Amino acid sequence: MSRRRLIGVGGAAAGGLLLAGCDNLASDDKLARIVRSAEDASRGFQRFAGRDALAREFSRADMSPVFKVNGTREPVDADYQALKAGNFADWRLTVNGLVANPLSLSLAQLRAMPARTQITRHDCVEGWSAIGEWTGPQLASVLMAAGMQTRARYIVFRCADDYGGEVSKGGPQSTARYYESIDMIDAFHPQTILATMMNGAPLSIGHGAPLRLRVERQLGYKHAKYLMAIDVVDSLAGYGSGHGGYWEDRGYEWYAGI
Ligand SMILES: Nc1nc2c(c(=O)[nH]1)N[C@H]1C(S)=C(S)[C@@H](COP(=O)(O)O)O[C@H]1N2
Ligand SMILES: [Mo]
Repeated sequence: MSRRRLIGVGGAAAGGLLLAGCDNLASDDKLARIVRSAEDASRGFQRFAGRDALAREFSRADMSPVFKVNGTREPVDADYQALKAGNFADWRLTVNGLVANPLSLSLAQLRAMPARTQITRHDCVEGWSAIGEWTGPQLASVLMAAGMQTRARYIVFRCADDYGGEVSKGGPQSTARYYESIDMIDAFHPQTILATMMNGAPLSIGHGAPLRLRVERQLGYKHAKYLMAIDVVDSLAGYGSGHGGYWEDRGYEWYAGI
């Protein structure tokens, strides 16, 4: 059904594009073509699933003067600290798993891709909200460039921070790497972007530098910060305790739609 069609489109787009180390991902009409076909696939799929509604977008005047930093404020991990010291020039986003073309994207490459800017309200499960502006390429464009296999069902986001958790949040608080996952419908939603910028400036450390997910129809904990890797998978079993996210492994809902 629809997923097959969607992936068929992706395969065709990626097939026409031999990403030689992805050097020319950002260049010219090849990418424009991928983005267009991603948009077409996205529209059809969203509509079919009944989850095509956009999250409300706001104007600059609505933006919150203060946007809280929540969860990890800065990963302490030595690898992350080294990347930060080099201004993230050596950072790469890897895209692996059930893909035709595994990718390793630099921040410059991601910044050179066509970007979407959206002013949205972030809703944290802890009861606070804030309106901010986010800019970055649509996740769909990156997935189309990687070319997903038909078995693909979920996108897993692996982060740089080891989040011990807070006792106040209840549940087992083992030390564990933050991660998240979404299904293909959210992955191809037009407002699902990999944000390199917030409020017109490069993403700060607190808000997830160098790259974080924005998945606007979902609660705050789904918006993974400090992205290192994206895995295209058919099962969430191999990650954490298998519930699809750091907080999901501690009792939160996997589908946190708003
Ligand atoms: N890697 C990582 N991503 C994360 C978190 C985290 O601790 N680590 N916290 C989540 C939660 S609960 C929220 S509300 C938002 C907070 O994003 P902000 O710090 O930009 O406000 O990030 C989410 N993504
Ligand atoms: Mo949150």
